[in-house]
Formats: sequence, structure tokens, C-alpha cells
Amino acid sequence: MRRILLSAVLLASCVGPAPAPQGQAWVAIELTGPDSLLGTANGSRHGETVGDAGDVNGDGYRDLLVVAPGISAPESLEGRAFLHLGGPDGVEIAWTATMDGEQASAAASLDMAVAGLGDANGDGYDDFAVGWPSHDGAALDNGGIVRVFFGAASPNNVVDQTFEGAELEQMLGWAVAGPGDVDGDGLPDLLIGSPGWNGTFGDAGKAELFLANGTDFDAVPAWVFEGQANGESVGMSVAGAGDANGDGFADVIVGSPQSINRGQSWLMLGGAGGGTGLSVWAYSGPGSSDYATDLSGVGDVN
Ligand SMILES: [Ca+2]
Ligand SMILES: [Ca+2]
Ligand SMILES: [Ca+2]
Ligand SMILES: [Ca+2]
Repeated sequence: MRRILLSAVLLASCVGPAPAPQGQAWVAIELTGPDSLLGTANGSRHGETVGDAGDVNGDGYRDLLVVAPGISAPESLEGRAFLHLGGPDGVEIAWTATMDGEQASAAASLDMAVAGLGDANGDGYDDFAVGWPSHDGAALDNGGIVRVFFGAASPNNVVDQTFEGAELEQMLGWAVAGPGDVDGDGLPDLLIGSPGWNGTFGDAGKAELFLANGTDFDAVPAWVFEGQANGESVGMSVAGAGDANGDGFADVIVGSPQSINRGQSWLMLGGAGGGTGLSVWAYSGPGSSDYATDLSGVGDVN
């Protein structure tokens, strides 16, 4: 299978005088030079986050997700994710599907998150998730929401599964990731961060692992990793860690730049049932570093 390098480089949504920036996502496509995916409206912050969607339409080319958290389409500042299909000449400039917040200010202050998941429902098409942490549930300001979209030969924006925050200001979906197959059943699983969640401690935050079951994802997490201090905000970042210990189960890394005032990340090993969710390794950044603001897996380093 041919794979195109989706070296998606975020062009800074440059702060400057009016007019407000639209933002652009630049995609380096082989040697043909950059093509630009232009923002569609002033202030849309198009390209603030981009993600590798995997091969959503099953044609052998990887596809690209581009986020515009500031777009109003038409709900004010609802935020939108664009799916651009890859092909033999790179990524198509025209999008194939758009996923909207469907609620005024769903993405206004807290941005959005996107992640390719792999083929979670086993139909041969890769699936992806989009998070809107500012989404308001029933009487729950900023409870947050993650929507899962299954791939298809002709991808669409029909929501196939939804995870919603259960608390005020939980901010579920601040971070999402497809860590791979954490429980070894052959299906890739789903990680969701909720940095505003209150556990034993206020705003402790949590990260949850949801296992694929062949149809969609279990609604109940295999495990929950909770913050252990007020304001720790665990789950501001989540990522797959590859198979860090070489046992065949994908592993997981969870982080927070708020932890112990300088940021910290934790490694959880996969295993039967998704593993224990207990950290086997923790790393903290140097003083006041905001370490673990963002995380990403690196695959097999050596
Ligand atoms: Ca594709
Ligand atoms: Ca699928
Ligand atoms: Ca699995
Ligand atoms: Ca492992």
C-alpha cells in the first residue's frame, strides 16, 4: 500500500492587526510544493489543529483532518473539522466531509481535537474522532463531547457514536487519540481526556480508555486514570505510545502540563482487557515548563 507523507505543518494563526487571520493549513506533498487549504472565514483559525485520519475511504491513500475551531457554520463559533482525502497527487484541496459542532460556541474557547483511530468497527475503513470540549450538554456548560465517525467508500459526516461529559466543565474531548489495539483483540481502541473532571480532587482531570467491540466502542471505559491533586487537569494530552514494552499490546501515554506545576506524563501498558490503567512510568518536565501540553506516539524508536 502506498503511503503519502502527510507532513502537515501548521501555519501559525498569526496574531496581528485586522483583518483577523483566517489561518491556513499547509500540506507538504512529495516534491510538488505546498498546496494550501485556505480558511473559509475570517477568524476561523483554520488549521489550528490537524490530524492524520488514516485511510477513511479505503483507497490506499491516507486522509487528512483539518480543524477550524472559530468557524460559524451557521451556529456562532461552533467549530468544524474538514476531511480531505488523499490521492496519487497528494491531499485534495476540496474537502469531502465537514463535521460541525452543531451548537453555538461549541468550540469557542477550548479549541477542538481530532484523531485517526484505525478501523475500529472492522469494516475495512479507518475511523476517526472529533472532540469539542466546550460543548454544553443538558445544563452542563463545557461538559464536552466526542463524536466518532466511521469511514466508508464515500465518507460522510453522520455521527456513529457519541461520548458526552457528565459534569459541568468536564471538558471531555480536550484531547482524543487512537492508541492502537490496547487489549489485543485486533481492533484499535479510543482514548479520551477530560481535564476539567472533578474526582477526589477538584479539576483533577482524567483519561479514559474505551475498547472497540466489533460494532463500535464500549460505552463504559476499560479503565480511568485520574488526577491525584487539585487542578492537576490530567487528560489535557493523551496519545498512543506504540508498543513500549514489546509485548504485542499497544501502550498509552497520558499527560498534563498543570501537574506539579511543571507538567507530567504517565505510561500505562496495554494488556488483556486493556491493561490495568495503572501508571508504570512517570516523567515530569523541568521547572515551569508546561511539559506534556501535547503528546504523540513515536513508534519503534530503536
Ligand atoms: Ca483515503
Ligand atoms: Ca471502520
Ligand atoms: Ca482493541
Ligand atoms: Ca505493550
